[in-house]
Amino acid sequence: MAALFSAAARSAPEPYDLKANYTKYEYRIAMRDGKRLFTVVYQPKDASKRYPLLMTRTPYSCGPYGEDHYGGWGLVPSEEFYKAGYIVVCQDVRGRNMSEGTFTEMTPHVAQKKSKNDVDESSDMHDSVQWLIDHLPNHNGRVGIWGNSYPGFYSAASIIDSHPAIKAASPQAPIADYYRGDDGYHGGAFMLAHNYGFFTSFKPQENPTSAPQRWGSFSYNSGDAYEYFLKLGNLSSIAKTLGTPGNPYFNDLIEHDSYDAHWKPRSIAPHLNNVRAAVLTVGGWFDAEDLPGPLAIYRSIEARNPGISNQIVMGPWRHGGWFRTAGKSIGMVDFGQKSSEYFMKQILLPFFEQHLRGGSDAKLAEATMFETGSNVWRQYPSWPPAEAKPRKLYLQAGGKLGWQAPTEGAGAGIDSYVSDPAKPVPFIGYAALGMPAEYMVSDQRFASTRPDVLVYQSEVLESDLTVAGPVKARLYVSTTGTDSDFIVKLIDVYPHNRAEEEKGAAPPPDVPPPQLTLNGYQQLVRGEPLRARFRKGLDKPEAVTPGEVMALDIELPDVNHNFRRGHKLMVQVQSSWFPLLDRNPQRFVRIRDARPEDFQPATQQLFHTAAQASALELRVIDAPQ
Ligand code: PG9
Repeated sequence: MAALFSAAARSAPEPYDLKANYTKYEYRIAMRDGKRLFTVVYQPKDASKRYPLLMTRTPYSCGPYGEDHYGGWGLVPSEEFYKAGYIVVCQDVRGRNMSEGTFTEMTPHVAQKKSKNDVDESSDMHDSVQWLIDHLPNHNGRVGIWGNSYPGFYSAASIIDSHPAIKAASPQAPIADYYRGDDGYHGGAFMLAHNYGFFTSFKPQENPTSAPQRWGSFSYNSGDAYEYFLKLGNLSSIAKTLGTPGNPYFNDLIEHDSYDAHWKPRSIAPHLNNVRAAVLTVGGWFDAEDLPGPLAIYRSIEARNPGISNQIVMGPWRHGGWFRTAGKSIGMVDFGQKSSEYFMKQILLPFFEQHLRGGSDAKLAEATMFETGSNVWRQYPSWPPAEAKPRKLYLQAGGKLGWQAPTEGAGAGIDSYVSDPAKPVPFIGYAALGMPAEYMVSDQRFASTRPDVLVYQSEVLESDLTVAGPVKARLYVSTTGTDSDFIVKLIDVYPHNRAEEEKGAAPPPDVPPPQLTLNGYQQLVRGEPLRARFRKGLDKPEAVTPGEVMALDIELPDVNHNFRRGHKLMVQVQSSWFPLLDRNPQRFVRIRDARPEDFQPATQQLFHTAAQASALELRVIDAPQ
């Protein structure tokens, strides 16, 4: 065994020797309002050259602190950047860790700055860049910014009214709108498991502080979030388990349960003006935290800043997967290549080298998109691609799914189920805490056999079907409640490999093996809810009239997926997705404070008739004839 380890140790690449090649400095840079932001700089030791600055701004700490403590997570996208030679800069954002000031979730952009106290991420970045180029040696006057997750939001917010030295930016898995589809809410339903897990660690701080954020030290005293949250009841009770007086960030989240004046100013997309840097926005098709964000930021910059270099990369990644994983698989789903290495070496480094060091043209397409299913990278001149045409996939009688519109008349073409908030539909098929990233591609057979999940399946595909772009669902539904959630899921059903299954014909072992094959796998491709009270707008909650037939429009985030020949398409419709989402009591009450007696079963109806033809609109690229 020792030999095995030493061989493994020998094959593992030596970690980059940062201390041998860089000198660490720590600065406190005064912003225009006087608050000093803590900024770490790693300066290449070789003073014979001039280097670009590559900066990240984070609420998660630039530690370890102290000029003799080197390293730290998330300072550069990959070690290739250290090797290429950059002045590496990391800044604690206002009000976090070693920086002064007050932290504000999703800093609202101040469009008209009237005084030195009108500050935001754009002004903090402007003041920081000016100080850095005035004070650091051996730089080439060019600054890049990048960041993953919340730092992705800061990358986007920092390039508004770009300082002229900022030449390149890569917002990665950026939050664009916390309420509308990123971390906080989806279709007006609260992302319970994810936010609870996050805010057990992310708490207000007395700033400045070098107290390290202790991620993951919270104990649920349970191994099953489904059971844990079901027992706790409503969100107010759940919030109380985060200590006394609780976590104000979490409390704010559940207080503002509609798209109100708290959330609207915190959306960054409407403010992405005067961007003068080249932008490469990056996201993951299976990012459970911030999937709409990169698409929204790319689209907003594209619309508001004609003429700049603005490109997007969407890969087969979970949240930050290009940065944290090899990008070769998620759960049972394999993507056939180490997509992260390809991205870092063939896309991201060439992008920054081109714009920050005058390197050769990286020759990146407008949209570099990984096509899951066929597992190939596609380069498109636009996104969605012009050749992707809208086509309606209709929910039909008998649990069928097809391109033909239903012909049933009124009174026919109705499927129904009872949604019971005491027994919500799980979002994952096993006991887990938090939001397992692989839920976005997980096998849906645990759900398709439930009586409270409607299932519609296509015929076996006779040729590949490639879908590229946003997915829109129009569901005609009713409920006997005065509110309800409707979740629609698009699923790729894998064929049974009879030969493989015959091989495994031995009697089942006492303990079933973990899922070893993809035979009959029902891979989630995309899922999204809509809380019916928001059917007229996320800022217009309105009770549902029991029995009223509603036409619900549900926008599902973009996909680029090839349903292979021999597979089937499946759509599932359900009214809970727990504890991914908080439970809807199915009564028009303040859900955060819903009483136990408010949680009532409701009978849901879904219509697929000529006049009420529930369907999904897919952007289909026709296979070459
Ligand atoms: N997705 C991370 C996040 C989670 C929960 C709340 C706020 C942010 C992130 O963007 O860092």
